[in-house]
Amino acid sequence: MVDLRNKIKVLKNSFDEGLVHIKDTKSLQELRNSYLGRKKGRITLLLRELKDVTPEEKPKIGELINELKSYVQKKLEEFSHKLQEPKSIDSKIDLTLPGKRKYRGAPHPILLYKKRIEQIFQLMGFSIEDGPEIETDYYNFEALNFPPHHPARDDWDTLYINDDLLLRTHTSPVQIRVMEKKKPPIRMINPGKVYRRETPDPTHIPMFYQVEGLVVDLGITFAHLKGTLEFFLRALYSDSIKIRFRPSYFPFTEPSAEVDIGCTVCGGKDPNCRVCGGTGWIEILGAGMVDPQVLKNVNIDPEKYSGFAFGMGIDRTAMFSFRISDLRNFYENDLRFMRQFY
Ligand code: 2NL
Repeated sequence: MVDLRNKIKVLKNSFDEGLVHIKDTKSLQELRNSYLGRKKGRITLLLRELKDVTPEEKPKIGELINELKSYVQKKLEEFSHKLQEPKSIDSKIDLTLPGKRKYRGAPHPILLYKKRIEQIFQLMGFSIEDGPEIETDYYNFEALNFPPHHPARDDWDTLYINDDLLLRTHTSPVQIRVMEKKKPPIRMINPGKVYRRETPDPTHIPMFYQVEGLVVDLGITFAHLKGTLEFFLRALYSDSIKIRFRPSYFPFTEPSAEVDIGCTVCGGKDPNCRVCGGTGWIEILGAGMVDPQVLKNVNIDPEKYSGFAFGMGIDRTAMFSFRISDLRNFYENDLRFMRQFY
């Protein structure tokens, strides 16, 4: 019976050898037939030889053959699964495909716009200043000549932290702080975040960007204001842009003006234009000669010095420039939106 035990071993080895050569379902089926086939399968034939084994040996040899049979079935099953699985990663790499481009991030459009504004004023010798976003009532209102019951002080506009501290509603406090420290000549702009109690809609959000500018020196006149702002707007938009000054009012300037540019979208030709409302003009800046009282508040003699100041919303202006109809797009961080400006 040693002979039969030996046959079992030999059969197992040759089956293992056969497994190595399986490459498709056809070769797998052939291997299955040659071992488990009902008539000529090598294991089937082996089981037939069991009748010649002595009764004492029969159970043991039978067990060995059955073990081999289960082994063969298990292996064939495994290989059949393997053939159905997708091919391994290695064989799936297609070297002819273009590579995946890495997205490197991009500057935020508001930041991009702020930089452009800064560069234009730097050309004219302005410094760029910064200051706190949490301010006192004095720097945000009083020093700027706001009457005690001015509507901008109202709870509806200002986000108060306590009776005296608030989130600045404009960037003007920075100019007050600079004028307190530095004496004229002063030529500065101060871009930054400002806060108002607003319910978000397409043109209002509670946090937005402003840039203000200030020039204080001997003999500064409205002509300097006009020339500076015209240079700025032509540099920011185009040399051919239309510009107009309209009389206006601010508590901290006298006289005051509002500055409009000709509509960049319809050029004044569309009576239903969504950007200019059919007027042909877009309001872009507020400006004026610094009120003598404001200069007094920071110990600058208004008899000797004069100055002009201006302010504009960066988000608002960027909206016109990029022709965006909803301010909130700037703050939603939707990459499909952001990537357009890069
Ligand atoms: C606007 C108008 C303006 C100023 C801001 C200013 C600052 C000081 C003194 C005088 Cl310290 N004026 N700033 C002046 C006129 C207009 O802003 O529409 N801003 C968005």
